Amino acid sequence: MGSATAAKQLDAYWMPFTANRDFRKEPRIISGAKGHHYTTVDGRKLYDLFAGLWTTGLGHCHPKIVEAVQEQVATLDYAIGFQVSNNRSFELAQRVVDLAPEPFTQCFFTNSGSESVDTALKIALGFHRAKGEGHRTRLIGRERGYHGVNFGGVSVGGMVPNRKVFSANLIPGVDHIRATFDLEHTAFSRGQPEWGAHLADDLERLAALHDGSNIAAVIVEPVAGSTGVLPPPVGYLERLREICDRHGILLIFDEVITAFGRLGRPFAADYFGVMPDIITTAKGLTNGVIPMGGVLVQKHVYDAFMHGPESMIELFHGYTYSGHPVAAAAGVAALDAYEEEGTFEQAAALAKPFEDLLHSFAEHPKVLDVRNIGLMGAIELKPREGAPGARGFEMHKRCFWEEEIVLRNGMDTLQFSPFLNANIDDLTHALERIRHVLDTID
Ligand code: PXG
Ligand code: PLP
Repeated sequence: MGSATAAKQLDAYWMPFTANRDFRKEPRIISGAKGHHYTTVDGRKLYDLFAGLWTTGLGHCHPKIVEAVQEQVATLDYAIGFQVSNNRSFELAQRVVDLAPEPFTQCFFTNSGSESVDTALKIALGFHRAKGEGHRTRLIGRERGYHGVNFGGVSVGGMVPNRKVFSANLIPGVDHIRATFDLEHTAFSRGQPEWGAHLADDLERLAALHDGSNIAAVIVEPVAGSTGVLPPPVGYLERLREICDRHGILLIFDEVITAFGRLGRPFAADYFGVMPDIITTAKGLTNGVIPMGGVLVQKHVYDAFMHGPESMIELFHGYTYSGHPVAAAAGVAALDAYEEEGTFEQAAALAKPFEDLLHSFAEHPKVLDVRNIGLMGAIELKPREGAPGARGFEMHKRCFWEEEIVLRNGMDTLQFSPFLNANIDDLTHALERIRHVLDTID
């Protein structure tokens, strides 16, 4: 393929969260994957240090999931999901509920994390209305939170570039508590920082300002992921839970990244021992193989909707592809694999060696901070003078072209999402190569 033809063939695709023009100069295109590696269109083999996009903890093209999808697509490709459904969606919902902490009894299916978040916010509003508290309409998010890209999720989210263009169009009635991050107090913490539980009191402040009776829900990632891995301070989530209880506010954990083993337990709620009322998931639900998300609710949330005439729809919400049979089959196979292979236990055992590897960068002159919990990690680099993000992006590109590693950067923060079943020697080798690039980069 000549380069002019090649360039033309790239024109049509407007890529998500990508520097499109820069990309076309030096396209990084993957055409195959197996286990812990990608292959590129030009036949290079790359180690995947991000497990897809936090999605693919079991590794790529897992034979069990591949087989389940192939079989399902040839048996039932799609079935209407409103007022009629398919057998696989029920099977998966039961499996997810069985895996979830005990209070969670129902699962609503979506196609992504963004849709899970907007679904959860709507459920929270509908819940209060059903309970005769329709005045509870305020939603609380957190600065530096990421809750996907739909209007609800961006509104409760706290990522400035994602909000900037839509500033006047975000949904009304939203406030934010402060981020759980302050380099001065938290830098180089291993796991949960000791400092910062008091930041949860920001919710109490907002409850005092608006009167707690007007607040419907607060949504937080138990560990903020996209904004550079910010583990919650010791005692912080517990305190949020207490304040929610005091004011009748629903607590939503956005577990799109943390669910399905990222912290070595099925859910972050298990890991921290703090139970929200609603949990949003996606990514690891199908190991990233088919897009799918799920919103888990406690029984009291579901029950609140189950009133009125039985012939009436209780929640006017749903997607054409909610509970898609092929996605559901992928989900069942992924949950089987997690269980049969002891994947969450593998992840738990890898957490400490992974922590040690990352923190070996703590003394590096170009490093501002190292953060980790479970199998989530971040190395925050010092930005280049006058060019924030440039050093991180160049690290990403050099790793791709020179070191055969897919390394994700968010501005100058390098982000790590090892496979749940990663091999420590592979991780050690990859981090040695990253150190080499960091040593030699401007
Ligand atoms: N909530 C959380 C906590 C997420 O991490 C979403 C919602 C949205 O999910 P979808 O499936 O709609 O993308 C996410 C997604 C990164 C990165 O670099 C992370 C996500 C998306 C894009 C980049 O860490 N997480
Ligand atoms: N737009 C139109 C015109 C539609 O008919 C539908 C669904 O029927 C949607 C958007 C929503 O699509 P989905 O259910 O896949 O989210």
